Amino acid sequence: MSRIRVAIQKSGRLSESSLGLLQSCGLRFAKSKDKLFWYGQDFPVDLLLVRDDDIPRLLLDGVCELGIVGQNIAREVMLERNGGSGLEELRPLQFGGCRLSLAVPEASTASSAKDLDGARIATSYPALTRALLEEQGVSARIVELSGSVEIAPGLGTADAISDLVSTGTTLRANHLRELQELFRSTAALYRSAAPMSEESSTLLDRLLARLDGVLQAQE
Ligand code: PRT
Ligand code: ZN
Repeated sequence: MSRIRVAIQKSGRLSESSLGLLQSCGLRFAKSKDKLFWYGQDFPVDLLLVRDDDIPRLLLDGVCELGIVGQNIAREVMLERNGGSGLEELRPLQFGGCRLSLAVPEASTASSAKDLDGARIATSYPALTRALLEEQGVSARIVELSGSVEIAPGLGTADAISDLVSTGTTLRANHLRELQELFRSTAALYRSAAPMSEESSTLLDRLLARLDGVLQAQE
C-alpha cells in the first residue's frame, strides 16, 4: 500500500495554517518524538516538518510527493535549480499572502523599477528578482542576503531592496519606501512534476477531493 508524504513548514508563518488545513481534510497524525516525521493515522498521508526553504528541493529530489510552501520560494528554487520548472502548483491557498516589492530609501528620487537599472539590489530572492526585473528590461546587480535585507541600504551595501512585504511596517521602520510590486504570493500546494505510481495518484485524487471540499467551504 503506497503512502504520500507532504512537507510543511515546521515553525513559522505557514505552519499552523498548513497543519490546520490538512486536519480539516480529516487527516490525523501520530507525532513522533523527533517531531520531524508525523505518521498519518487514518489516511496514508504522512507529514515531514522542515524549514520552508527546503520544501521545493524535497519535492524536486523525490523525497516528498507534496508540499505546502509560498509561491515566492517555489518560484525562486525552480528558477535556481530547474530552469523555472519541476513543480506543479495544484491549489493556491488562502494564507501566507504577501508581495515581493522593490523598496528604496525614503530620500531616493527613483519612481519605478526602470530607475534601478545598474543599481545594487539586496534580496533573499536573487533568481526571482532578476527574472522579474529582466521582464521589464532592467538589469540589476543583485546582492544576495539570507536575512535582514531591509538594513542593507542603511549600511550602504545596496541602493535598493527586493523583499516580501505584508503590512509595510518593516519598510517604514527602516525608512524605506515601496517603489513597485514585482510579484504577488500566497502559500500553495505543490507536487513534483515527476510521474507518480497509479496507486499514489489515486490517493492524491482522494486527498484533493477532500481539500476542494474544505477550500469551497472556506470561501
Ligand atoms: O524557519 P523557516 O525558514 O521555515 O521560516 P522563515 O523565517 O524563512 O519564513 P517565515 O515563516 O517568515 O515565512 C514563510 C512564508 O510566509 C514566506 O516564504 C512567505 O511566503 C510568507 N509571508 C507572508 C511572509 C510575509 N508574509 C512577511 N511579511 N514572509 C516573510 N515576511 C517578512 C518579510 O521578509 C519582512 O521581513 O516580514 C517582513 C515584512 O512584513 P511587514 O508586515 O512589516 O510588511
Ligand atoms: Zn525560510
